[in-house]
Amino acid sequence: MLNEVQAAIQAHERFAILTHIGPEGDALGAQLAMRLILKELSKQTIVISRDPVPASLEFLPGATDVHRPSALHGEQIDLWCIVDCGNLSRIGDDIAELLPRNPKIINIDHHRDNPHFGNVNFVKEASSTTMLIYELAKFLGLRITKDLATCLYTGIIADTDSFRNANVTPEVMEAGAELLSYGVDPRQVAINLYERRSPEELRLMTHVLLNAQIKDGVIWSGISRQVFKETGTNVNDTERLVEELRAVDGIEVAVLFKELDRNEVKVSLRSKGKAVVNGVAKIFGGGGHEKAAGCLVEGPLAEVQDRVLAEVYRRLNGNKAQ
Ligand SMILES: [Mn+2]
Repeated sequence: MLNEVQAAIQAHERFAILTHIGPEGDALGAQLAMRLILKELSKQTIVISRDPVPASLEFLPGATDVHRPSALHGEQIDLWCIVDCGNLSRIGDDIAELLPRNPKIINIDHHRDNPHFGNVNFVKEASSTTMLIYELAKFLGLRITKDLATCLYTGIIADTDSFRNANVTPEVMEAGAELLSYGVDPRQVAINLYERRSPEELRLMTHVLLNAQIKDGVIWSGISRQVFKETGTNVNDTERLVEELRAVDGIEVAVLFKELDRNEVKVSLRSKGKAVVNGVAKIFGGGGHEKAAGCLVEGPLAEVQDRVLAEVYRRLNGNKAQ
């Protein structure tokens, strides 16, 4: 796999680096790490994201060099490097429309159900895509600079939830330790990822926690459009809220419902126990990992809550009635 990636990189000059819509630490960390690796190899790069860089990730080296899809107009791209996308559609329609008819793609990703949509695929189960890029950097024999280490470390922290998820292995801890030795400031990363809550987000969080309901190992809460309006927040301010729900003792599954539009609800699912939640997400057209998944469901908030929770309970308890 890695020699194919190396050969593809060597054979091309102009790279676009893409990731999924709504990028978080692993996605942007992976993109910006690839940017540094390709630059080190004297390649030309353009980093593209459908969505803007979240404020919490603006500290990443190269974050100001992330462009919107329109920047691709008139660019001659030889190779499309797509990172952290479990599926090609995850790059978003606006970017997909800009791809040439037969794009040459390197697909670097850690999602188990990735369908290998690239011409070259460096796809394997790992705690984060940045772990794969760390492996790639080593394979290529590159010097790991502080900037590269910061991008990689941030991705690892984001996708392991600070070394707390089930995906933490000795290799992950060893990578984290090594990356710190290149001068990464772990406190800077932690503050940016976890300690930049706005007063508005705090009010939203209060609402979510106050209105949480718990029954038979499942905790859930919902945010209506009205609440977004009252608190002056939007769906981008809901990151990590479902993890707060999951933090309650005795919980197997946590679900957060976010009403985006009159008939559109974004659902985030997290598992703490043995439950696997991406199966539930898949039924409603979404996906994700076993312990963290999501989907976008059509219908009014209350109805979506009922339908999704029924499926969660069905899987949790066999056919035991809700
Ligand atoms: Mn990831």
